[in-house]
Amino acid sequence: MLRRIFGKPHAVTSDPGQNDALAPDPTPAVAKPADLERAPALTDRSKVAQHRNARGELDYDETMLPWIDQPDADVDRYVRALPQVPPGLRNRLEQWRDQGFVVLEQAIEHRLIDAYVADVKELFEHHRQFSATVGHPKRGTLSISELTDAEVRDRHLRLVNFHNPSLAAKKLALAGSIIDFLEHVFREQVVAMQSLTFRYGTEQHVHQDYAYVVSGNPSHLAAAWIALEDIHPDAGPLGYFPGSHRIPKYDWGNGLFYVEKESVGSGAQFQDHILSECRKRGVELATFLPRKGDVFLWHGSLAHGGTPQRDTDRTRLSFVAHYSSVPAFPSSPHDVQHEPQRFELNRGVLYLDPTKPESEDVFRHGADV
Ligand SMILES: O=C(O)CCC(=O)C(=O)O
Repeated sequence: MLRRIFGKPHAVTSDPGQNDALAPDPTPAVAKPADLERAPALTDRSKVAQHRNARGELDYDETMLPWIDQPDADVDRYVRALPQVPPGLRNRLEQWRDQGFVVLEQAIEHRLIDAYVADVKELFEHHRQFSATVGHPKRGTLSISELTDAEVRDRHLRLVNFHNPSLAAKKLALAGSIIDFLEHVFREQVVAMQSLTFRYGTEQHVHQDYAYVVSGNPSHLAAAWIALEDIHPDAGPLGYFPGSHRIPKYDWGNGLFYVEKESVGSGAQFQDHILSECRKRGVELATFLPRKGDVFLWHGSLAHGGTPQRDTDRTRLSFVAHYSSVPAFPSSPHDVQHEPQRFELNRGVLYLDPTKPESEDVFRHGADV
C-alpha cells in the first residue's frame, strides 16, 4: 500500500494508514537525464538513509540539518540578530526546538476557510464531473469521478493535492503565518510539497512523517494542520507526542525511510517503536482541539496520529500540507526533469500539476479572498 520512489531526484511518499495517496506517478512524462544541479542533495539517497549519528543511531546527516535542529541551536542569538522580531517568535522557536510543534491561533481568515469549504462541497456534490485525486481506503488513489455515491461518503476518503484544482487551497497552503514561521526554521524559501483534506478523523496510527515524505534533504520537513471547523473531542482529533521529534529513529531494515518491497519493518512496528521510546522518556499523548482557523505546525519528526473517533457522525474538517525548502524540493514530483510552473504567495511556493493543466484552479471560491 505504501509507496515511495527511489533513484529519482524526488521522492514524495505516502503517509501511513490507507494511502498510497501521496505517491506521485513514478513515470515522468518526458524521460531525460536528471538535472542533478537542480537537486544536488539527492545524489545519494541510500547513503542518507543509512547515516548514523555519534551514538551510532540511524539519524539525519548533521551537516544537512536546519539550524534549529543542530545541538548548539541558540534561539536567543538568532532572534537578537534579526532586524525586526515578530511578536511571539522567540517563544515559538524555542517551543519548536524543544517540543517539535507550535500552535498558531486564529492564523487563517475564516473567509478563506469558507471559500475552501465551498470548493470541497461543490466537488462532493458533483463528484462525477471532476478528476480531483482522492485516496480511498479500499480503492487506493484514483479520480473522484470513478467513485460511486456510497464510496464518496466513506469517512476515510481523503482529497489528495486538492490545492491544484482549488485556488482557496493554494492560499491556505501558503498562508502568511505558516510561511513566515517556516522560513525561520529552514532559512530557505519554503515550498508546500503536497496537501491532504480530511472530512472526518483519520484514526491513522502513530508515525513520524520523515519516514514517508522524503525530499532531497529529509530533515527539511514540516507540516501544518489547519482546522476548517471547531474540532470536537469525540471527532477523533489529531494526537501528538510533545518532544518526540528527538527520540531515536526507527530502523525499517533498509534504513530511515519506508521503501515498498525493501523495508522489512511495518507501520505497526514503527508505532510500537515510537510508543516505547516515548514511554521511556515519560512523553505522553496530547490532543489538538482547535477552533476554526487555528493551525498546528509540526516538525517532520514529531510523532502524531489520528485518535479514535468516539462519535462517527461528527466531521473533523481539516487541511494538511507538508513543507520543505525549495533547494531540497526543486520541482514537481510528477516531472522532475523540468522547471516547474509555480504559484507564489507570501514568499512561499507550490508547484502546478504538470499532468493536469486543465484542472488547475477550476475551483475558484477563493478568487477574491
Ligand atoms: O489528521 C490526522 O489525523 C493525521 C494527519 C497526518 O498524520 C498527516 O497528514 O501526516
